[in-house]
Amino acid sequence: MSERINWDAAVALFKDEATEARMHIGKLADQVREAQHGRRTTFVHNLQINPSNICVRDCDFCGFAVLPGQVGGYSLDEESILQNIARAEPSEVHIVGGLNQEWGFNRSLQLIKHIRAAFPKLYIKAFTAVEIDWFNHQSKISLIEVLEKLKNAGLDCLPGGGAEIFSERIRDKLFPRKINADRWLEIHEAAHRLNIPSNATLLYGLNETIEERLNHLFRLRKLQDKTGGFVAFIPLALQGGKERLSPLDNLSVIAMSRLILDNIPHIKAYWPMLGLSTAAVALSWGADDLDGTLGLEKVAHASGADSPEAMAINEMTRLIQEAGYEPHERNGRYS
Ligand code: V47
Repeated sequence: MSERINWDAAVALFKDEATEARMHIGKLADQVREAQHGRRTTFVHNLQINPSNICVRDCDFCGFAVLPGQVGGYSLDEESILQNIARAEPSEVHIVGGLNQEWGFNRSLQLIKHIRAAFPKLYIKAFTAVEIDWFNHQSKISLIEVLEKLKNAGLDCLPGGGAEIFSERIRDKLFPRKINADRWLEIHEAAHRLNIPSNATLLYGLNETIEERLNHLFRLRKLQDKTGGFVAFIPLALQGGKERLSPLDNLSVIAMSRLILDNIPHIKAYWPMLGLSTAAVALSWGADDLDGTLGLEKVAHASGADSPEAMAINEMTRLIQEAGYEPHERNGRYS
């Protein structure tokens, strides 16, 4: 597959949900993966840190967040976050939390500064575009200043969360108070302009149409043509939803991502949401990275994911080898 897939060809290719058509798409995606990465499959020894699950938004699909004042809300203190990092000795941290008044911009900025001071070599991937937007409004300083201050404090990269699906139809129904697609893209573009790389996600399984999924991918591809700042794409399979996603449904989204996003280097099979077996098979449907060991993942598990909450490095290596690939432990910069 040497030519870039245009909109009409993509609709024709992905509309056909017959098993044979899906297997064909999987083979095409595997060829692209093989040409780009060979048998190499990467993972990172990382730690997810969720400073607080208290969130002023009330998104229908999210089992992680708790409204302020409701039971079950928590907020970690900085000391325990630093201790957790020291204990786990990760090479990357992934920090994401709810929109909590107690965790405003200044406190979040201090957290990054203190993590950087204590762990000079750690790769710090922190705060989704949704949180950056919240900091922007809450601190009353400009978007660019928010990003610059975070970068100067030691932030390396923005994670891809909070994109959900770029569809106003679905946003109106399920997450009307969250930032829209234009704003999510604006924030990532601003980060890229400041040389802050980022990731992108797609949340699927929300009864979206194939066109809505494709629109999401085409908009990401367009921004990437402009900035080149996206490093990895992570499709997120809805956890705890009414719609049942089969392994083939999940694999098809991995393949679609690999084929449409020809300008984003890495496609992650995010095992907490796919399950370990599907994540292993996804390596031959276009994915080349398994994200990480994760420590205690909370977002997927709060919504009922039945995968383990963490993986040891040797378990990760074995999973990749058993799938027929070469495991390589990477750092946040993919080296
Ligand atoms: O932002 C929330 C999504 C995201 C559910 O950038 C749900 O490297 C499925 O963004 N079912 C957090 N998804 C996870 C995320 C991520 C994961 C791994 C790597 C990276 C990266 C980013 O999970 C949230 C939201 O979009 N989410 N609830 C749910 N029930």
